[in-house]
Amino acid sequence: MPADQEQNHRCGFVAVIGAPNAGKSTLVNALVGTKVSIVTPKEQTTRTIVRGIVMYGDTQAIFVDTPGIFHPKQRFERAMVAAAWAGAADAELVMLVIDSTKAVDSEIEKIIGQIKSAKRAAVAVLNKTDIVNKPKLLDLAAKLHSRAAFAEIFMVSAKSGDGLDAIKSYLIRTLTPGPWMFPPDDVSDMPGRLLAAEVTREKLFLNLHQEVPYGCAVVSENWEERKDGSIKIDQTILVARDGHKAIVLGEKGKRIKAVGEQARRELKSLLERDVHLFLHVKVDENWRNDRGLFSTWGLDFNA
Ligand SMILES: Nc1nc2c(ncn2[C@@H]2O[C@H](COP(=O)(O)OP(=O)(O)OP(=O)(O)O)[C@@H](O)[C@H]2O)c(=O)[nH]1
Ligand SMILES: [Mg+2]
Repeated sequence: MPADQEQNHRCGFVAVIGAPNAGKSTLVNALVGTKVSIVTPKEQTTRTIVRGIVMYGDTQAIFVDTPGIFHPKQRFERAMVAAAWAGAADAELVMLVIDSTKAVDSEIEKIIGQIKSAKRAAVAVLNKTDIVNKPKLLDLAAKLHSRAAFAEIFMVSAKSGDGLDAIKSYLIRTLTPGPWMFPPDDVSDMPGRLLAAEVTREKLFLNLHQEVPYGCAVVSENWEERKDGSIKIDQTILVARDGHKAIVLGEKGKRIKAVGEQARRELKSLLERDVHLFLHVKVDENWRNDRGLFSTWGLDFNA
């Protein structure tokens, strides 16, 4: 590319952080324009860093979706929260997503405190404006404004897309001039087998209740590109307890069949190819302490 064309290029990492369930992944998907990160109504859906890449004209924005920040108790939860902060550490801009139907609680105050003490460039995004009343929204915006931590406060609905243009034009104006870091057609740097495992985990989260989904993990064991252009994927669903296996399988295998069918359909559309998906359920009480799995997911075992 001629140097004069590259002169207008901008590129930057934007870390999307916030409390669990604030809508971070929904926002990243909406800003990227395609689904790169899984979304469910349950807290702690995102378990590691997911990068979504998009071009806004000559500007390449790389959004770093992160797990929600909460009080971690176990090793796995500690690693999730550490991954969120690690994602923020490498980015030139921190985007704090706040569920505007909720109050700014002490957890969010703590995150704001960290942003301020680290003197990070940050913006706030008040999300879910489609389901909040205006006075509450304005009150929240005023409160955040008074904290003097944010260069801008955006009000958006990641779900409907309302307000996203203001974020895009802000990034076009402010991200650092410089060369793009990814090919302009890329939307994610996540390997196919990890993406496939995430899609199945999303369907598990949507089909399971109470503590069962939190005891589940998905690993793509085998990925075979066939001569006819289709892909055969074998996945293991790890469950934390014996009793959970029967729940994941469901009566006469009905639940796992539904999960597999939903995942297969979505993978087919994401990969634009026919997908043969085979799910196996395995009880592994200790997957939350398995070093190898932490590294597969890019999590720090010693966080
Ligand atoms: N009404 C409404 N719901 C939203 C909006 N954005 C996200 N949601 C919903 O909020 C829930 C959580 O969304 P996620 O995007 O998974 O939230 P997250 O912050 O990534 O959650 P974790 O990964 O668990 O930390 C889902 O049910 C979304 O559909 C919005 O703008 N409006
Ligand atoms: Mg998420």
